[in-house]
Amino acid sequence: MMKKSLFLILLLIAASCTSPTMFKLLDPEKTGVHFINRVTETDSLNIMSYEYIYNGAGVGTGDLNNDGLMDLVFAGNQVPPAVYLNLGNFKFKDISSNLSPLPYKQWLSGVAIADINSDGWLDIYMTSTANNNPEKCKNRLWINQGMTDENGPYFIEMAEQYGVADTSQSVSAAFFDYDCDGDLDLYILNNTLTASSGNLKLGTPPDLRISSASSASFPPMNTASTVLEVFEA
Ligand SMILES: [Ca+2]
Ligand SMILES: [Ca+2]
Ligand SMILES: [Ca+2]
Repeated sequence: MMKKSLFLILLLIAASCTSPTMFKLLDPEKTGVHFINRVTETDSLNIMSYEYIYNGAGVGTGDLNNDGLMDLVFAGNQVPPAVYLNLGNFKFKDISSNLSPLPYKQWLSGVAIADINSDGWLDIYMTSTANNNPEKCKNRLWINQGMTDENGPYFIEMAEQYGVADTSQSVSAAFFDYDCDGDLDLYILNNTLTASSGNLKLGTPPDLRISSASSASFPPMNTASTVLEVFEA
């Protein structure tokens, strides 16, 4: 009896292993998406010196060239960010060189995609962390310049001009209309560089910025504590 039950269990396991799945893993050789967020440890940078080293980076999707197909954007911790245009039939084209370069390497942690200036072209915002130097922790905003040629849209980094070059240790960000005035606002989730409690109350308070579609400037909104309460409840 025992043997029979064991046989049935093994049969069920074998059957479940061969069941068709909802999602099929595609080969990067076929899709053209070769981005790898490769993290390289050293004697000075490792899981012991920086506990968030394997928190990963972000990915975003959006139709960057308005052709009806969703495109891909990847943040990289130690590798440069990447943008892939969707060519259809699960084929993608690497247009990462269309992002204007940064002055130095940055540990990018998250991606948020939104049409920040309401010009009909999606823009790319990336959060940054893992550096004691605030200059190298600036969050970055690439404004979509539209389709300039057959190589796809070009993006110019303008976080300073838009007032969203936040220098906190940022984990990720999201755009939404917080005050229901019709303009997109920006919520940035922050952490600390070295805290080990994992408790948001001990970390840098999450920051909130408010945007205006009619203005190139996003003055900080002084109600961050209100938003923080929601997270501490
Ligand atoms: Ca597209
Ligand atoms: Ca835009
Ligand atoms: Ca708003």
